[in-house]
Amino acid sequence: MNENKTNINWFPGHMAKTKREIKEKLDLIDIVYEVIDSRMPISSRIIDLDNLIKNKKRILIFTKYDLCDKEKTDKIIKEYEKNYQVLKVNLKVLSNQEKNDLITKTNILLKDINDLRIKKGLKPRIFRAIVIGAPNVGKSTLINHISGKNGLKTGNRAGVTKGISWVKVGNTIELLDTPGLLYPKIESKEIGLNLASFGSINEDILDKEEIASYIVTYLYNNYKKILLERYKLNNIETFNLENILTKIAESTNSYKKGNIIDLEKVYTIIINDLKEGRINKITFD
Ligand SMILES: Nc1nc2c(ncn2[C@@H]2O[C@H](COP(=O)(O)OP(=O)(O)OP(=O)(O)O)[C@@H](O)[C@H]2O)c(=O)[nH]1
Ligand SMILES: [Mg+2]
Repeated sequence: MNENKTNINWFPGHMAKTKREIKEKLDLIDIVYEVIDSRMPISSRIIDLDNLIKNKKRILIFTKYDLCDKEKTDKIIKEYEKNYQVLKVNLKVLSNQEKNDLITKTNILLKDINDLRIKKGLKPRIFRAIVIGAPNVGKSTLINHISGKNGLKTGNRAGVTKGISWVKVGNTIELLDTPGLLYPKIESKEIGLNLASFGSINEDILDKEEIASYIVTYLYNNYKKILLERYKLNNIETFNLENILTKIAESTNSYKKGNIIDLEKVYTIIINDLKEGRINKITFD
């Protein structure tokens, strides 16, 4: 493995700008919907978010719950539930029930705001929310779902911040129609590899061989049956990466001219199978 690549302090140039923009938006916001990939419930969290949003109210939304190892992910989520409101969702088939849960949880968490207003003789006001999360965790899909496909734009709010537009969620919530994109801190090689495995960091941060090798090794050690079934492999008694990759090449017919194994193709197949959920019921944290 290439130590240099994984140990770099990966911080894209535009991140400072993004953080500044999110900070500006946060001034307008009552609640943050923090989106986390259920298949990496630790690695895909934005650790810095605590600093950025301070004690703003927050709901953790675990997307791609349909694709994760529920037993493993639930154990981790149980810990989060000690401190946060949590929602587990499959955004492919997000139901009204889940959407209503989000609205209800939001209204409960923010009840104080309107209680106070009413006490002061003011009218209750609408709550404002933002979706924040790492790349590829499902932020846009979530916004589309909860705002409804043709979600009514409530328009730019003159006098607040120009260029920010909101969509309605139910009767009590307005949601920023653009999510806050932040990058998780890559504090260890493992976190970097998990993020790369599920498409949350670019392949140019880690190379394909490294990612695919990690995936195969992880699956062999933790989800052997899933690995064998996906690539129609007979049982493998002892772990040998090269041997497994060769067998996957056979079963996926990955050859170059002259019947030479096309490892690049094998790597791509493995990475895409994971990223696109054809290999599922797995959690890498
Ligand atoms: N199976 C499944 N797929 C999901 C779920 N949520 C999102 N996806 C898929 O994950 C992919 C990424 O979703 P996006 O909504 O584009 O993610 P994003 O966070 O907006 O990504 P960026 O804008 O690139 O940072 C899409 O192919 C979605 O269809 C889910 O709960 N289950
Ligand atoms: Mg998006």
